[in-house]
Amino acid sequence: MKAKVIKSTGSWYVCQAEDGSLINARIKGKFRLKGLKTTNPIAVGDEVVLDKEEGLNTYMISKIEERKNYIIRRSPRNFYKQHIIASNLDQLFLVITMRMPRTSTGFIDRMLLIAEMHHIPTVLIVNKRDIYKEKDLERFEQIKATYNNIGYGIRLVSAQDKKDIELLQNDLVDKTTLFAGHSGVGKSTLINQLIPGLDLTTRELSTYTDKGTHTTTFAEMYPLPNGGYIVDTPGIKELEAVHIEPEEVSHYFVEMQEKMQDCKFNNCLHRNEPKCAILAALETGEIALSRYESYLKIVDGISATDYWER
Ligand SMILES: Nc1nc2c(ncn2[C@@H]2O[C@H](COP(=O)(O)OP(=O)(O)OP(=O)(O)O)[C@@H](O)[C@H]2O)c(=O)[nH]1
Ligand SMILES: [Mg+2]
Ligand SMILES: [Zn+2]
Repeated sequence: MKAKVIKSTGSWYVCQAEDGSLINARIKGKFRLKGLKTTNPIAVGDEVVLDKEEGLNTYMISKIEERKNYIIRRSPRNFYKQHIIASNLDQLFLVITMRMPRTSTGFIDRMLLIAEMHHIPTVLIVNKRDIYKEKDLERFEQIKATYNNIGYGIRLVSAQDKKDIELLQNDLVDKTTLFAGHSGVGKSTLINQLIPGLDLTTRELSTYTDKGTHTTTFAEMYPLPNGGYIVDTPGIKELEAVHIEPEEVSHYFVEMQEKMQDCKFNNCLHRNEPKCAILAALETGEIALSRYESYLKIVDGISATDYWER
């Protein structure tokens, strides 16, 4: 029987069968996935095949279908291992706020880089519209121009506004959407509005006091009333990309991808190299300064520290 893993507790997996029913299943023996050093063999979002255990009322996961994509972070327990947060995602809703808390463009750009690395289309959801003052709205307009310009959708919403929620609901139908963003931006509040009756805990104390090293990384998927799923995970705010070299970073900055073909040196890092097409585009304003600053920070971060696994 085919099913989709929607919750993992470590040893048991809650799977949703094609008819919508929920089934608890375990893993048969040890799953070894080619080339992946992960702490969890099966992740939320996986399409699996379930076999009934002989003579028992329980099910075993006997096969995982190939993942369309997946998003990983470094394991909180083992520095050298990776933890799959979720798989088979259709889109990322990156929830950000202009205030309470203020999301920086540096954070946005790091998350976009990660989404691009995993081939996940991203929409920026700017939440808490109801509390914005003129200054916040001005900053929103700037951010909107920057990201629209390079092809990302951006929406200004309030979790308290019915109309905003209805519009978001339309964008979620039949898709698997990962919600990510800083603690406190309103991810759980939005999800509670989007899925009536869900009642996720909002503003969990632990997420404010804990620096993230021990946050639960078990993600959970919530079926949407009109089809599709939402994945909410507190752990994702500490996302770390893996396996990226300084030369690769510009490949994942969408506005740089094409332009960098014109750089004189094909290993150009776009810092101070002569005849750099990126620096030229920065001069003309074709590339936004904030994006370029994020780019530099990421490249320098890879060189300067061991933060990014190499
Ligand atoms: N004014 C206003 N407050 C909001 C809105 N959305 C969420 N909040 C409040 O912001 C606070 C944080 O919301 P949460 O939904 O817990 O935030 P979260 O992103 O899930 O945070 P973590 O689970 O820690 O990652 C709560 O007090 C919410 O009531 C909004 O649109 N407007
Ligand atoms: Mg939350
Ligand atoms: Zn260059």
